Amino acid sequence: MRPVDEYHRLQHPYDYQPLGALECVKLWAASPRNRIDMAELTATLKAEALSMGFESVGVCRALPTDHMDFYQGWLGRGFHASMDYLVRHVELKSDPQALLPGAKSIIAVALNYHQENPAVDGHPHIASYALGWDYHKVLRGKLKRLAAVIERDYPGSESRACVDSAPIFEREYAHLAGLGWFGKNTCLIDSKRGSWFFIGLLLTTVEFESDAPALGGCGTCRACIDACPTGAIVFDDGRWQVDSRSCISYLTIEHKAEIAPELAAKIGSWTFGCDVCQEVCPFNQPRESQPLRAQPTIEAGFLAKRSWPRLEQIGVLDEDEWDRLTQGSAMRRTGINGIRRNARINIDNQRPNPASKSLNAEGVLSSKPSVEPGTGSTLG
Ligand code: B12
Ligand code: SF4
Ligand code: SF4
Repeated sequence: MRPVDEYHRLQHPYDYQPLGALECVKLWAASPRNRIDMAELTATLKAEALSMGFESVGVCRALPTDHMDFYQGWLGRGFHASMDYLVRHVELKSDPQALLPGAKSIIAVALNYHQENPAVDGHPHIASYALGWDYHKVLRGKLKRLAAVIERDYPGSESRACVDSAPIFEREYAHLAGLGWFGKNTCLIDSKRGSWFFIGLLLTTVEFESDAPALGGCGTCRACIDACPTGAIVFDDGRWQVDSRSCISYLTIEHKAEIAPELAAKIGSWTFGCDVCQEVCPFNQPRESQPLRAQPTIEAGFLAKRSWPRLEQIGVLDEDEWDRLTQGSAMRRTGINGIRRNARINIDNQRPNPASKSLNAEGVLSSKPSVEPGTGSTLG
């Protein structure tokens, strides 16, 4: 008699029947000994991930998303603005199996990027996440090392690292894996640590023990909604969501055309990205009882800040200088014309007298037009 049949016979002495292959596998997976093995193996994997510098790590099953309808609604309202890639990959986004056939588990990791980042007059104000080395590279490097560990311990297994650019709902799976819950600003918040963290996912064909989804909520707080300079956090379809069309992060990074004057005026000092809805969040404030909140990152790559010239000089940056300044930086995404446009807006917004504001700022910044000849109204 096979051990699994023997186990089953002992559990069910009165109705014992030999089992089919599928039942055998199910029973094996459910057996107490196997659960302990899986728990041990998962704990070992998590320890490995933490030793690579991730602040937290969790596991969930590689199941299809439950929120496709919500996502379609978000797209339907045009909240993705000009980010067409979010529409193009909609099919792939519904099921992680499209990214890695046979995927069983998703390992979600968080990497802290927080550092002090006050606005300084006359200088570019860059969102904290983009101050140092490109997070895609930093996270992907670590996830690849974690994948190598799994592939060494489980020969023949496959894995796929996803950081931002793969068509998968990173926040959703990170939430399921216990890393945090959705704040009204839509960022994933870890009650102990706050929200200053990147998310990385590693899909794997190995099954690890899943964690419970993270629990938490904003309660009656609405600090981010009130503080958002452009009112981009809106309530629709029963949830708070971000309308990218007015989000400063979108406008300064992804938007390629000129920015409407009424929105440009609200961009304030932000030259690349925006941190306001996280800066005001109570979960990101240091507190004696929560020592992990708002801790500065220890990731050397993120602390390696670049030294940017003053806004006036950014307005006249040449290609070589732009290339040098943005080597290995996530800021490349906005393009040279985008950064010149943003710097011009920042300078306009610094002028005390609104009457003297000129959206073109000709003569203040550069003789170069903000819309390059031959590119129509498109920047980037
Ligand atoms: C497009 C995008 C943007 C857009 C749109 C933002 C948005 N809120 O959707 C713009 C350019 C505006 C943006 C800005 C920023 N982004 Co961004 N962005 C993305 C990207 C590439 C896709 C997000 C997306 O699909 N949005 C559409 C919405 C509808 O999807 P969603 O929020 O994930 O929600 C889905 C599910 O999670 C679920 N869901 C939504 N709400 C709820 C609520 C509950 C209760 C449940 C159960 C489920 C659920 O339903 C949705 C459909 O399935 C992700 C990376 C990725 N591949 O996921 C990074 C990502 C979300 N961005 C990130 C960051 C850091 C930022 C900025 C802070 C950068 C900055 N400083 O400028 C800002 C924050 C602005 C903000 N308040 O969101 C991080 C967020 C980390 C975190 N802790 O949450 C991500 C995960 C990148 C990463 N790898 O770390 N971003
Ligand atoms: S990133 Fe800035 S503009 Fe976008 S939702 Fe947050 S506070 Fe508003
Ligand atoms: S600021 Fe308040 S409402 Fe906004 S995400 Fe944080 S706790 Fe939630």
